[in-house]
Amino acid sequence: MQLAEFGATPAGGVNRPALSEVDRRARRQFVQWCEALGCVVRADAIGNLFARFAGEDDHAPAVMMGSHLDSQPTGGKFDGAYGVMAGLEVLRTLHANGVRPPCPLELVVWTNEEGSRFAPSMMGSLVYTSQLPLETALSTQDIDGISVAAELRNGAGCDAQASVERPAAYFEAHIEQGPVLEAERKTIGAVTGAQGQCWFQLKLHGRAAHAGTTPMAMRADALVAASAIVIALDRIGREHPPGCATSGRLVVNPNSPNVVPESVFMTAELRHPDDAARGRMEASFRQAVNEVSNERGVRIEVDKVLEQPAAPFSPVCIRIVHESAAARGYPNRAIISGAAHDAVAMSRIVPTGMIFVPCAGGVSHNEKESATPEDLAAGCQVLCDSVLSHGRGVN
Ligand code: HGY
Ligand code: MN
Ligand code: MN
Repeated sequence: MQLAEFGATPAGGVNRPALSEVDRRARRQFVQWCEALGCVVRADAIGNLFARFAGEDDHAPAVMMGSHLDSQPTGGKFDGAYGVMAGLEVLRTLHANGVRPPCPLELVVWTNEEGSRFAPSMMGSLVYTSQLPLETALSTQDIDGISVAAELRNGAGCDAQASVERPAAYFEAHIEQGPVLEAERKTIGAVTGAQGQCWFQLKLHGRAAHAGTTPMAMRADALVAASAIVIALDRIGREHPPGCATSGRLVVNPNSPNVVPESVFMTAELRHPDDAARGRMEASFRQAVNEVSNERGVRIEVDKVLEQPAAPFSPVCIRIVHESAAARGYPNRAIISGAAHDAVAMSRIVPTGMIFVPCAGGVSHNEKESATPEDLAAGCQVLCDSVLSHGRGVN
């Protein structure tokens, strides 16, 4: 709740854009909380923060846990923040009880997981896992032309720089952001993996014209073309269940009531648990774009900015989460993630697991996002048991 004060919105959510001043302040608070436990905190070149908690065998590879602090513009208090605070609570509990974990623990805050201010999502973890070149990420600009590099020069919340070696395993606690656990009265979701996704940015080039003097047949209206693509995306999503297709951002130029829109910038994203099905969705999408372009006389540039195949998580980590939940008596089930997470990036390089807890009505990316203290505490307990049992070499 203290963290949610950083970027708090009147409707009870948070607006904490990646690497904004309010994100920087939240990051500095996180660093203080970790340093109070004796952690050494450092940032890597893309601003990921790593808080190291010493282990019994401090030369052993670390077990890593964490999530993200950046939020959607109308985000909730829990998306990302919960996973970071659950990790902090694990370290606080070990510290308060004088427990040294068998190996070092690294608590990480990933830069720009949401991809809302700077595309793509999972930027920090994709750079860390060498799936996105650092220079590409640093040069990415937001809608106002401010680059990631410029914001990092304003600070990442921690001055100590380091590149952190890959851990033995990675665990992330997160709210489910869907309705399944709550509907089935399950406290813990042992996440089996995440569906694949791809993101596109489109630039539609029409012709500005007078709204009163230009006959309909003579128009190249970029907004009408964009609208046809939005409807086509929705159709493609419905034609490929349980896949999803969304256009969340649309910027019209010159955005004047009596000018036929000259150009539009818009986003599109496709998701599906099966990569071949997502490939068919993409083919339909590109065909729809070509048809609209020809019909409307509007040139359309399509730039694919993210391609993430479906990501299965490690059977060992999945089993550790199930066993930790069962040992605590928490009702639990296996579950696939509809949302992407930094754990998707990490799963390409190290054994990875996620612990889901229910959220009210499955609502997320919404200021009304909420979860119960009991479920949040249970997820935190399972995170603690999971990182310790993996650290003890339970495989
Ligand atoms: O888009 C996602 O799935 C994540 O919430 N950033
Ligand atoms: Mn998240
Ligand atoms: Mn999110």
